[in-house]
Amino acid sequence: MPTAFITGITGQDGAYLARFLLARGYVVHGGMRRVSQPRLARLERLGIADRVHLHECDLLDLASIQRVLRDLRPDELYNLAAQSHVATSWEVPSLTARVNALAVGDILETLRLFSPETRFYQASTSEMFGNAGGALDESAPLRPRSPYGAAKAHAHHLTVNYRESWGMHLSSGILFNHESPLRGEEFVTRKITRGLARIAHGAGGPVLLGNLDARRDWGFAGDHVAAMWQMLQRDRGGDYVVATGVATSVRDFARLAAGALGFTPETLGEGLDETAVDRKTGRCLWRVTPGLFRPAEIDRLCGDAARARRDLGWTPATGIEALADMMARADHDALA
Ligand code: NAP
Ligand code: G4F
Repeated sequence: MPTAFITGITGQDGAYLARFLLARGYVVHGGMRRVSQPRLARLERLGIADRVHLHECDLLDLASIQRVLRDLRPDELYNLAAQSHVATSWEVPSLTARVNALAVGDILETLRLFSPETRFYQASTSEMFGNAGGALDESAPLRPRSPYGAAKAHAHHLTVNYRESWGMHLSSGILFNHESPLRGEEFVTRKITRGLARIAHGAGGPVLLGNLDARRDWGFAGDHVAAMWQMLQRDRGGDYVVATGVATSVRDFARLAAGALGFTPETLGEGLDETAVDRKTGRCLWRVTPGLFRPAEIDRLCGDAARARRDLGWTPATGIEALADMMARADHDALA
């Protein structure tokens, strides 16, 4: 049976990828950093917590990376662990660089020395493109606009460099935003669906939001993890944009989620005074807060996944309406 090692297995993508690989007969191992309360909620929610093998592996600790990889020598390694919150990366730029960039060098060098046949996936991101605009493919220039994006660009270049230098099977998946009911609550989609579900249950005030005009190419995490695996089944590694090709504003995502819960949002005011009120009940659903704007914003991210379609046969199955509906209903049901 093939073996896979997933760093960041406790995260959103780690949980979906672990389920995907288990369904294909893999023995799945995962790395976890030590925390006072193990964060197994996502694996438990997918019913797979007792089917994966968990190892102590903190990306800030080279020895733990080396120990796990020398012992396991997995067929496939998916590096999903990261400080993944863009806004937080301005607060902890050094930590973000160490986990998202420098640790990737440690993993690649460990593989080169001790397990060069392992096929490797690096979780790269559309954040690396910055404000380029248009439909972005693998040839778009990297102009990151956050410490997070800069660190991920470093890791992406390292992955490409190790592939070209040493002929190893290394792939970089340039994934655009992908969401799910397992999404961290601090990301905007989940913040919206959770906040609106609370209002629908009669609890909680309006959702406080920053830039409502930002547009993102939001897909479903369950669709995107398939592309990670497909990259590692090719004869050689490569770089692939994974995206739906549809960009939606934060405001429109909030409207879709509100509609899924039976609200009819009406916009009042504009700019920093913008709020949305439910036409039927008059309840305030969301409002803008200046403190949630970022030091530098990416106005629009939209991907062109033609290469992934052509070479991997990957296409997303879930559109933005279905995604908003799935997340809003899941949060609503969880509070029932
Ligand atoms: P996530 O839910 O935030 O999960 C991040 C994972 O990394 C968690 O398991 C976390 O462990 C782990 N981690 C953080 N610091 C670590 C460290 N020092 N040592 C070991 N593990 C550590 O992120 P995600 O949404 O699943 O994203 C997966 C990857 O794809 C990330 O690299 C992210 O940057 C990248 N990405 C995500 C998207 C997206 O839209 N979701 C798009 C493009 C790229 P804890 O449970 O202990 O916190
Ligand atoms: O949900 P977000 O925090 O995601 P962001 O910054 O696009 O990053 C996510 O996607 C990247 C891929 O492009 C990943 F690499 C990264 O790891 C992460 O998964 O914010 C989305 C947009 C931004 O423009 C932000 O300014 O929503 C805007 N926004 C408006 N109000 C908000 C809020 N974002 C958050 N988190 N919270 C708000 O209240």
